[in-house]
Amino acid sequence: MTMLVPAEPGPFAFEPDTTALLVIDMQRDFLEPGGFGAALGNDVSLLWSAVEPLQRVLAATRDAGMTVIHTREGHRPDMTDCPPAKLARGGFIGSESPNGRILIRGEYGHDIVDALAPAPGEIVLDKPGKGSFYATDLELMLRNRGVKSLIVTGVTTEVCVHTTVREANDRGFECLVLEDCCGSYFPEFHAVALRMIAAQGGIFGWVGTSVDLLEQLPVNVAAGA
Ligand code: TIU
Repeated sequence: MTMLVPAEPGPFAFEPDTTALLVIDMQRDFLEPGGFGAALGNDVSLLWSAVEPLQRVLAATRDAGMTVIHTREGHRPDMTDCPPAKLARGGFIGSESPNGRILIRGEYGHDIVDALAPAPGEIVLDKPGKGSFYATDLELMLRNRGVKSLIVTGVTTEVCVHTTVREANDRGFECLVLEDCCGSYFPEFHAVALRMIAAQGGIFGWVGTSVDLLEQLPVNVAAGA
């Protein structure tokens, strides 16, 4: 069944069977004190506005039986997958923090915040870059499942969300970005990044809200309600 969500630059049409929810990098290292975001001098509390709307979207997409994919930015403990150029400008990667080594896989801070913990069976995708397609098997998994559209959420709007939407758009996936389910340390970057996606007739995709999505998504389909 085709769903139509009010969005910019026009309604976003999708079928739940061929759509995946992408939850990008809702990790302690970005959202909690002592991690990567905080080490870069950012106010991490700014990202928490996305959590409650995302909980509602997660519940609805789970009920609808949609594919849910959580991503995590980070590196191997030996950091062989961390480009020196990235390390030089984010020199805290691999450093010790109260939540373990910053942005290192397997550490407490690298994992997703408790409020958005992946459910059993959901895909958790580790990525070394800002984009979710770079050096990962995301495209392969999406194609194998027949996914054509992505509902994109997470942090930060202008960095990992934007990079991922650009990568997805070039690969032919149609992206709806939920503005209230994304967050940035820089409110002005958040606003402009969203405008850039929907401008020029939707040059990278569509921008909508969780409220408008949730009005369209069937609730409790799996439960028969
Ligand atoms: N996940 C993601 O956006 N990584 C970043 O480094 N974001 C910043 O805004 N720094």
